[in-house]
Amino acid sequence: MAQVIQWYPGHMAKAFRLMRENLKLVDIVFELVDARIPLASRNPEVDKLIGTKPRLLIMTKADLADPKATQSWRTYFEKQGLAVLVLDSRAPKTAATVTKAARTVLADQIAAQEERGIHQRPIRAMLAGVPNVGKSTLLNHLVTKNVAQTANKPGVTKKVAWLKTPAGLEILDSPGVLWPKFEDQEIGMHLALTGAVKDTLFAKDDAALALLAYFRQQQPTAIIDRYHLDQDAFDLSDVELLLAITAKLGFQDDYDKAAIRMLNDLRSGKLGRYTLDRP
Ligand SMILES: Nc1nc2c(ncn2[C@@H]2O[C@H](COP(=O)(O)OP(=O)(O)OP(=O)(O)O)[C@@H](O)[C@H]2O)c(=O)[nH]1
Ligand SMILES: [Mg+2]
Repeated sequence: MAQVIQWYPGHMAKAFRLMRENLKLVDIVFELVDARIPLASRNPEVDKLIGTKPRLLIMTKADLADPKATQSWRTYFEKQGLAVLVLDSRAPKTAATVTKAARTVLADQIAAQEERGIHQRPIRAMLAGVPNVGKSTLLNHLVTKNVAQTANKPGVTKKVAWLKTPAGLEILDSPGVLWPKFEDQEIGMHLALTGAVKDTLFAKDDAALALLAYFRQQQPTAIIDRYHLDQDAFDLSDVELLLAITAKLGFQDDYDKAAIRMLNDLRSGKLGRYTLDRP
């Protein structure tokens, strides 16, 4: 039986409480979701917390996602009345794009303030999203220097902090938060595959099999090309295929090693652009 994936350490529960306390101080929440898993990376607790507060939904890591699927997701969210931005958080000029979008979402509020004679009050924003989605990376762009620690592993930011940006935002960086129980294990697996769950918390072979099942459905040639397999390789079962890839990679029968390699290939885009969640 596959291991159940769950990750809700104390620092996340604490971060969530701090977000709740700080919510009343902010004008807008930037809700970050991973464009490869726009469904699995939307934290239902964060969604509830934001409630009717103005929000900007930012789809990050769009450079790794399937552009067509990203477009479908954007439409899907916009139909729900959400303001949506699609980004590579590492790209230059994200600061201007995000600031402009925030001002658009808050246009009525800003106009009302102007009428009362309040000009150019900084916009206070809170960043929210699952671990590793790119919150600190985006924040560093917004403040135009590297103040927030980033790394390609989940759980890097452990404290909340306010920072000012040159374009007149005041932003609260917050640690990535998951929730106590995933509704189904597909959510957990999608978070694991994309790197939002600590790697020690799930079995690599389970993840590799889920990866193969996805590529069997969506883009088998990406796997065939990357691992130099025969054209009919997908006649094999997922388990047999994992063993075939293990052999091809020269790991003999150490399929965990092959699984780790495949996960890294997936995350770094070496298997092409992919979107695990479909609208
Ligand atoms: N390809 C790609 N990589 C990104 C993008 N945004 C962030 N990254 C990378 O993803 C990794 C995680 O970024 P962070 O900014 O630390 O993520 P975080 O959301 O602050 O993570 P926690 O603090 O752990 O919650 C880093 O290696 C970033 O360089 C993006 O849009 N595209
Ligand atoms: Mg961070």
